[in-house]
Amino acid sequence: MNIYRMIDANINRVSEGLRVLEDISRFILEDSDMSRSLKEMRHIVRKSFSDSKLITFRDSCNDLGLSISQSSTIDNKEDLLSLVEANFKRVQEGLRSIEESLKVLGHYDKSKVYERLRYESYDLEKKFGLKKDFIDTDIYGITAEEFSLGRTNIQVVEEMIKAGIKIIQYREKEKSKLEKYNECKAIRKLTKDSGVTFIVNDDVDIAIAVEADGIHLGQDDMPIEEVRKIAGNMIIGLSTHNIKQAKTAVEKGADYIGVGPIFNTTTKKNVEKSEGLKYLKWVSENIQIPYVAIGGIKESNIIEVKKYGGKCFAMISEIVSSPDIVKKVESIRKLLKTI
Ligand code: TZP
Ligand code: MG
Repeated sequence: MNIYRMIDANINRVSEGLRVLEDISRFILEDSDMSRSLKEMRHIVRKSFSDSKLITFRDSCNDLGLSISQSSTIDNKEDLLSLVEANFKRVQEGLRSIEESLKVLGHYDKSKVYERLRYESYDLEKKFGLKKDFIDTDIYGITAEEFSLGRTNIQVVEEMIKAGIKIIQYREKEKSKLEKYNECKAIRKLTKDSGVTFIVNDDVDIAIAVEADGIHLGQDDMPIEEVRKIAGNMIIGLSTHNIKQAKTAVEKGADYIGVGPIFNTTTKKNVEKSEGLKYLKWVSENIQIPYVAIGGIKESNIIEVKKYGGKCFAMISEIVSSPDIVKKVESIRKLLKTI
């Protein structure tokens, strides 16, 4: 019967986490909608067991709930943001644990309720504004060691950070999993220390292992819905090349889309076809989620891209092949300010 005790402990854990979040939104942020949604969620969690025979196991394990709450380290959280973050994590882990326990017990319908609650908690976390608003930046840096003039990806990332780039994607097609993992681990540290958003291309497992901020997928990678199941509330970006793909990306819950290739490029092998600037213009007028223009963008054509609705510009060769990345970024930014 230990599985019932596990469920009970997690009901407490989830309810406590939700209560903390509810109080923060009510008393500190004064966000009554958020507070109401969290309260409703807490009531569903409590109620879903009050009419069930599982309740009979509750009294016998109150002691467990108490010891969990006492061992919580939430009091040590330095600031509000990490308090909110830690409590959402606690809620989501608890919901997942209940969901899996219910499956083992054969309560599949109830397990689905908990799966839905977990997804709802991702949405609420997003609404809490915890995810970095990465599109609020102009340049999206991407690594590619083969074009980096002999510098390593780590060195290039250091330069990008020095240049003030606020979002960096690790993209490396020629290396082994272990090499990629080791580089991502180091880049995660650099980006975390400097408050830069870190996205990993292709390798969902590496992104999760190094605790990146996000994952970037292509049309031939794992479907977003599947990645969402394992990556939770991480940022998920998807490359798109036409209107249909952009609409589908939004439907499937992408957090941002790549739009391109805008111009011809030799950086990417087997590059897709796209209507480039025309497609970008359509996205800028019709898509509500953040988008990043990519493909052949240079200092020499970036103004044109901006005129077609570009706001955030991803560049590989123009940046990594520049001998002075700091100067290059400075110069591009100066140019962007002219229109
Ligand atoms: N996706 C579409 S085009 C492209 C990717 C990854 C390559 C962009 O590289 P560059 O050097 O900025 O043209
Ligand atoms: Mg890919």
